[in-house]
Amino acid sequence: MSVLDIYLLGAPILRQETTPVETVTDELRTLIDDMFETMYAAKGIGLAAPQVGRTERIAVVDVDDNPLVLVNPEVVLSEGEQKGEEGCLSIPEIYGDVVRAERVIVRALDREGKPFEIEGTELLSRCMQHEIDHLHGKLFIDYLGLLKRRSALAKWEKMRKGEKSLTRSVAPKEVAAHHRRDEEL
Ligand code: K1U
Ligand code: ZN
Repeated sequence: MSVLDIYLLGAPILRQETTPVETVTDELRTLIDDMFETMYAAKGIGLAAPQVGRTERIAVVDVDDNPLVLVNPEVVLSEGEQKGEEGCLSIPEIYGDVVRAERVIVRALDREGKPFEIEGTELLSRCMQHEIDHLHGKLFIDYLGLLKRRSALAKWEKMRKGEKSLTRSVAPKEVAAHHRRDEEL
């Protein structure tokens, strides 16, 4: 498995619509494994394919030790409202409050291509909505009011001054010895 580079705000791929997956192939399962590896290394709770430079409609999520693969996810029910702080692995160190649905039901395919539905509330609901937005070229900063958005972008520009690369690399996560598979020891 590999830790992939993460694309940053300003990279055109983060604003593109993704392409629905027709068949979950072995090549896509490898991408899914690499996305989990990258998400854990970056200490995230979710990651969408465009964040690693891919155009397939795929996201991974892990809230409360419950890893979820979302292929072609769509929100089929959404109710209530919650306001909470969000960050994004593609816009490190920038945070903002976003109003989202409190509860969603998401329909998707799993890593075997099998359809399923999952209900999410609180952080799981928020995270799935954030990842599905990524798959449609939308970022959490798009929800901020004009002033907050402006100040977030000004902070980002200041932090990025002189930096040309539109990706960042993440150090592989150190796996504790007791979590390593026997053959790796
Ligand atoms: O898609 C991404 O950029 C990942 C992002 C997802 C997300 C964060 C916060 C709310 C909703 C969705 C992250 O994982 S950023 C890391 C982070 O902010 C976080 C990490 C652990 C718990 C809570 C937030
Ligand atoms: Zn994000």
